[in-house]
Formats: sequence, C-alpha cells, structure tokens
Amino acid sequence: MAVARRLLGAAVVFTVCLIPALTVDRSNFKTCDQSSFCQRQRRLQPGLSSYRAALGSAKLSSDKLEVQLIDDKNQASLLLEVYGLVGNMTRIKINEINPLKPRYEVPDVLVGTPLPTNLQVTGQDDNTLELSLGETGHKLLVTGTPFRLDILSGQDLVLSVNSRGLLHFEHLRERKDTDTEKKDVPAETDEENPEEVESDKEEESKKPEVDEPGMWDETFKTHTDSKPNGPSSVGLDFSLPGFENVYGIPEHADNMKLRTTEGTDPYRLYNLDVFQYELYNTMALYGSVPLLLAHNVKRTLGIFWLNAAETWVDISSNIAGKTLFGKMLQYMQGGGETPQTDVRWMSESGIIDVFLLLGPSPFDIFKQYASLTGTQALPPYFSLGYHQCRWNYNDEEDVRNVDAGFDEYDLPYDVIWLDIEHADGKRYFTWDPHKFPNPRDMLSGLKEKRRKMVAIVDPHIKIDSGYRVHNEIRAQNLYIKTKDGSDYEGWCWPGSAAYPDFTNPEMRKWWASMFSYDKYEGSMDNLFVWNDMNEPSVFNGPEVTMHKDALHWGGWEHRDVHNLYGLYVQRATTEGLIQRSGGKERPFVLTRAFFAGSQRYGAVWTGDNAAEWDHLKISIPMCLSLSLVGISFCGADVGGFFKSPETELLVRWYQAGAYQPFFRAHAHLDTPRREPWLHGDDNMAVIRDVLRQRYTLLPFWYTLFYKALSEGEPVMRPLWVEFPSDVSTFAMDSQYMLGSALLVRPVTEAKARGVQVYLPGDGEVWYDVHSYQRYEAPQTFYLPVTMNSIPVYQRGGSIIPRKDRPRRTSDCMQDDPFTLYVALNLQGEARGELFLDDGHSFNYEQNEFLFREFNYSQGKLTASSLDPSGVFKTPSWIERIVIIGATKPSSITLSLQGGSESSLEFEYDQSTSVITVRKPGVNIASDFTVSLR
Ligand code: NBV
Repeated sequence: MAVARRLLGAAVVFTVCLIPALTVDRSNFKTCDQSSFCQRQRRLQPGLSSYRAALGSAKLSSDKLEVQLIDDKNQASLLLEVYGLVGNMTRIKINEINPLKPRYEVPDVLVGTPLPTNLQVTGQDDNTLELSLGETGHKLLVTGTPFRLDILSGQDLVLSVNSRGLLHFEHLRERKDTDTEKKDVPAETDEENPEEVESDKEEESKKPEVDEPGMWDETFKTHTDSKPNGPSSVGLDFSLPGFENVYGIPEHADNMKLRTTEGTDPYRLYNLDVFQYELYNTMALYGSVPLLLAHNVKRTLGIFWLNAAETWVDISSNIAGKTLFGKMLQYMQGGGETPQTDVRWMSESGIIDVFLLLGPSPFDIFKQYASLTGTQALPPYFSLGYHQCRWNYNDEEDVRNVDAGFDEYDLPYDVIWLDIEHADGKRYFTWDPHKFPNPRDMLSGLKEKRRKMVAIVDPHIKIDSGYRVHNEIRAQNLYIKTKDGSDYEGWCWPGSAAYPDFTNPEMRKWWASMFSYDKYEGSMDNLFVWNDMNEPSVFNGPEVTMHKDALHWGGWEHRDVHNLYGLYVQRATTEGLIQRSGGKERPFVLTRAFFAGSQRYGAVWTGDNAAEWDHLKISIPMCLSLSLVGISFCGADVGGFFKSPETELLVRWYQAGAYQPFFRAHAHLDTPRREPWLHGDDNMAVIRDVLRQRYTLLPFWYTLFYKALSEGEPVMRPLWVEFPSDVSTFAMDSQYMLGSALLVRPVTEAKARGVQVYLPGDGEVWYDVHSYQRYEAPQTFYLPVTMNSIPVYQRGGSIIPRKDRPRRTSDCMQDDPFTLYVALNLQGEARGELFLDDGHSFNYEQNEFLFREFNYSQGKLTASSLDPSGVFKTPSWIERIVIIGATKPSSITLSLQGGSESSLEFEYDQSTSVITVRKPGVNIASDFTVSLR
C-alpha cells in the first residue's frame, strides 16, 4: 500500500488536511525478529563465551598482537588482531583464518592507515596476557578462557570486550542441506508463548550449529534474498562500567541519549527511505554512522564499529528502570552495583573491525574519530546562508518570481533549489525543455544578484535508450548487477531505472566528469547539487531498497556495501563539482544517505519530516547525534516536509532553523505555497528578523566550521560536551551550544508563553544576546516569550565577531565591517577567534586565510594572529566593539603595532553594563590593542 502511494507520489494530489497524523507503515520494514541474522545473534544469551584465545599462539610484532580464537563448539578458528594506535585508540580486528571466500573489509572510509604505537607485554600468567598500549598508560588484558579483553587505565576498568560472551562469528560454510522447501519459511517468533520461546532460545544456543530457516535464503514480504554465501553475521559485546549515558549511532528519529533496548528492537543501522517516519523509536532511517559515544563525569569513550552491512545495536544497562530515588538509596547505602552500560553490535556480513576511542575528554574523542575518518569539509560561505527550496519551483518564471519576492520584501537569502520536476522526465543532468528552456539565463539572472541554485541529481537512472547518461553507463558496464549478472533494474521516480555502481572507481570517475559545464548542459558555476534517494531507494525493492544479493564491483554483494552506497554517490558528485572548476572551487553537495566519513563531502539533512511540533523538537537531538559523530553540516526541512504548518509552527521553525548549521526551508509538492511573505506582514517581519540574525552571525558560523575542519570539533554540540561534569545536561535535547560561546534554546512548543532555560557552569555568567541581560550560572529559570523570542545566550568569557549590516546575500556582505561582541566573565576576561578567506576556493590551503585571535584581559583587548602562516587581504575593518558586563571607563585608546595611539569614542549604557566603542577603524587583519582606563 505504501509503495503504491509512493509510486503515485508526484501524480496524486492528496488533500493534506485529510491526513490525520503521519505514521510509517511499519510492516514495510523488518524488525530484528524478521531479520534472520539479528534473530540468530540475539538468541545468544549472555554467559560464558564459547571462544577461547589460544595464548600459546600469540604473536607480538612491533605494531600488533595476533592471537587465534577457537570456538569449541565448531572448531572454526578466528584470528584476533589488536593494534595500539597513536592518539589513545585501540583497534580490534577479528576475521576467519581461512574463510571459504574473502570477507568484506570496508574501504574508503578511513583517511589513511592509522598509525600504530608500540605494544609491549608487561605481564603474563597461564590464562592472561598483559600489554601496555603505547604512551598513554592504558593496559590491555587478554584472557584466554573464556576469551575476553579488558582495557584498564591505572586501576580503573575502562571497557571490556566479550565479557558477556556474545562474540558470535558465523564462519562461511558449505551448505549442508539442500532441502530448500524447509528454508523458505520466514523466521518468526511465537508471540503467544514468549516464555516458551525464551527457553527454546537458551536450548538453541547450546546446540551444535545446524542449518536453519533464514540462513540460506530469507523471504520478507514478496522478496526472497538468495544468500548464496549463507549465514555470515558477526556480533560482539562491549561493557562500559561506570557509564549510564550513551549517544551517537545515527540516524534515528529519537532522543540524543540512547535508550536501552531490552524488550524492544535494537537500534538499526540500515540506510532506508522510510516514508513518513515516526518519532521516538529505534527504526533505521536514511543514513548510518556506527560510532557510539559513552560519557560520564570522569571520561568519554567511543566505539567505532567499521562495518557497512545491515547492523543492529542493543543497549542494556544494569540500572535501567531504577528510579532516581532507587539509585540514590543504592548510593547512600553504599556498595551498590556500579552503573554499567552494555552495548552489543550485530552485522550481517563483513568482519569485526572496531576502534576503541579512549578519550578521555569529549574533544579527545572528536580528534580521535577525525584522525580516522576525516573532518567536515569547509563549506562555501554562501551555503551557510539561507536556502529556499520546495518540491518544486515549477519553471523559470516561478524561480524569477520567488527570487524577486525576497528582494521585494527585503529578506536575505542565498540559494534557490530545484527538485526532480526540473529535469526532463526525471532524467537527471537534463532540464525540462518547456519549463526550463533557458537554464543558463536563469542562472545568470541569479548570478547577477550574487545568488546560487541547487538542482537535484538522484542516483537512479531512467532506462531509456534515448538518454545519454543511461547509454553511457550501460555501454561501460557500470551498473549494479542482479545475482544473475544482468543490470539491476528497479522502480523509482523515472519509472524503470538502473543504479550506477558507485563503489566502482570507474563509475565515480565517469559520474564526476558529468558535472563539467559541457556535459551538464545548462549548468554554470553557481549551480550546485543535491543527491536524494541514495540509500538507494528502490520503490519495488525489499524494504524500499536494493536486493541484498545484487552484485557490485569486485563481486561484492549489496549486502556487504549497502550502508556505503550513499557516501559514494555524494563523494562522486563532490569530486565532479571540484573538477569542473579545475580543482579550484569548493563544492556544495547535500546528501540524504550517509555513512562514517560522509562529513568529508558536504551536508546532510534529516529527510522527510512533517509539519508537526514534535518534528521541530526532534530536529535538535537528530542534528546533535550527527554532530557527535563528525557530521556537523546538518539541518532539517524548515516548516516540515509533509503537511502544511500552521503559521506559528512555521515561524518557530524559522527561528530554530536559523540556529542550526544547514538552514533550508523545504516543502512537499502537494502542500500550499509557504514563502515567507505569504503569512501576513507581522509574521514576515519576524522571519526577516530571523534571517538577519542568521546573516549577522555568518562569520561566527564560518569560524566554527573552520574549527570543525581543522580540529574535528562539532559546530552544534550537546551541553555536556562543554560542561562534561554537569550531569543535569546529559540528557538535554531542548537546548545546545554553538561552539563554546552560544547557548540556544529555541521555542519548540505550541502557544508557548514561556520556556525553561538552564544556564550551566559553576561560576560562569551568560548574557541574553538580544537584551544583554546578565545571568549567573548555574541556574534554571522561566523565560517569558513572545512570537519574536529566540532565547540565545552568549557565554561570559567569549568574543563573537559579527557583521551587523545584513544584505541581500552573504556574498554581498563579504567586505562589510565587523563588530566584536566581547562578553566578560567574572574575572573580566574574554577570548574569541575569527577565520576568514575568500569563502569559495581552496586557496586557504595555500595560506590565503586569516585566523585571528581576540583576547580581553585587565581592560585590554588585543588582536593577534593565531596562525601567522595565513595571509589574506580584505578591506573589512572593525566598525564597533561591544563590551558586555563592563564598568564604565573614563577613556578608551587604540594602539596599533608600531606605536601610534589614538583615543576612541564610546558610549556606556548603565542599565545593561554595555560599552559600545565606536569606529576603531582598524582592518580585521591588523594586530592592535584597545585599552580601557
Ligand atoms: O524529490 C522529491 C522528494 C524531495 O523533495 C525530498 O526532499 C526527499 O527527501 N524526495 C524525497 C522524494 C519523494 C518524497 C515523498
């Protein structure tokens, strides 16, 4: 039914008001019990591991330890490799010693071979090997029987592997039984008799391995997965003593703090096009990043499970379900159990390749993960501005009118977007000849106004012998194949479609070449790209995606590479945009599907949300979860994609979206128009104010993105990242930080008259950015709000550079002057940074940038360079310095390097304790000191 609805998609105009609440058709997607490997893995209960490490076989070389793991149940041998890695990380690989066929090892995600540190044996007895893990003082204990690994920091147990005995590695085998009839029965649970099932499960785990339904083929709805390699799943458990809070493993429409999954389905990582996704559950969505973070007041850890196959993650905890009172009682009575979280990963194929990131601070984790998978690409400056999208802007005239609307109503915006209807019959890289006959004229018109366009390019290719893209891919034999070797065909927007094999470097090369201006006819340098449907979405495929037995380059099954497909699509597109400029210009590519490492290629959004308050709310934890795993350039469709937002919701969504990294309004084809001027003058005025706030802060956003690029620091961050010992922030979804300087608590409640705000930090002060009202922290207070309110607070101790003359586009503001907002802490100090360059090229890599530091202490503000290798010429100067939380000085002087000193005019506002210093007039690149006396 849902598929039918989708097939009709563009054609059916369903009246939005008739749809009561949007809910996913869950029956389209597997539960763990319907995924035979998940069911088999989960059937294994915690207990003694059937594996032993043959310590006698241990081989220690300069960079790794190798030990054989033997399963006494089936005598199959595995090889365990342990690497100590530079930067306080440990890598554990487990693979079969002699698999019948090679097993898939994920390529192209790691940015290089991680650097090993020296491992040394520091102790040994009959059943244990003790190793030191490089320079950080961590120890690794390898226990022989039953096999387990423990990592210690001093006397503290930090993390254990296989301590619950859940290592389960399905070795590749010959099929024993050819009686297929028996195997066609889909795996099912006995819902009527759960207890019986439980005891069956225990029994089952004791049995020697036998073939069973679902191992050699598996049927879900009308689709049969042929599984020529049989069962091949891998699973392993990790115990985290002392940890109650775990995060990450996006993408799920759920809270930031992960829930325990006992009695429910595990979190699923399997890139899927989920129609009308539901909130607050563990179902898979469009993207997957298999990185989990654990945090407590003492340390932060990370577990990066490098596997691109369908993956499920179970989380359990020994204190789950205990009330706060119960926990306190336990604490007061002493001797209670240490809280512990257990995490169990289960993947359908591949090997076990896992990186343990040992922190200890949140920022150490970000650095460690960035050293493995790279950092966020530096976005072109314009892409941090506001994006106006809908499915669809119908034709060139429509584009012109919408564009003109922004000027008429004095609303800044940078980019207008075109969805699938712009192409000729959904043949991407083409334009509908009637609706978009002169794309270059349209693009030139936008260019004159210093604006850009983004057009959609989806990876399903219309099977049409008159379509050049199809003919060339077919001629080069670059499509994904079915298990029988013919081109895989599925149903998608264009009708019958084939799917380029982006795992093949030749395919990516060809795809990238398609973006050159002569091949992508009608394109220009202000046209950028959006990759949708790249999970990949196959309307008539199992779970709306590709059959797992489809074949890719190198003979790998789709099963092995599924979660990587979207990353490769975005990568090839990104490379194309770079190449079309001769390697000079930075690309902008938005993707819906992603994997670990996707941060290197551009932005992501949270897909098809709905115009509902809960969808607005969840955009915060969804983007925070992505930020924690390296993907900083995240946003949600402002206004909600499905359904039509009431005006209040739309306005609130603009306010929230302006303070999220990727800021784009988008709407479904069947919804009424909702450009900002269609909601009455008052509401438009509020939206104008929101857009202006966004544009004045662009230098700050850009600097945060530079820090994401250079240090792997998330742009948007949970409060606990900045206040790691404040337990009250550990599960906070309603407010977050931008960098370390701004705290944002958007209003996400209908008819709100006020909101609760929590300002953290012992001995810290915060200032309301709109009123300069000062708050001492920590405190929670009720803030009365109006429709104009966006509660945002600047942290005392920070300096934020802004450009306070909002204009038509970000590009128009390029040479504008800066205002520095200096917010003093209790010590009367503050510090801030500013990165700037041309905003569009890679020249910053050739030192054409400025990275400035501003420091305020003892009444002196000094500006200096944080990286003297950067040289960039800009006419931008400082037009104002606003010092918040200050006492009135009698005079203010400016001294430049080299001696000249001049006095500066200023005003002091007693009621807010704010000094406004007029026209220091110095170039933003100069070193100077402003002294208050
Ligand atoms: O291309 C049409 C839409 C697009 O507007 C949306 O942003 C994507 O997430 N697309 C999905 C396909 C159909 C959605 C029902």
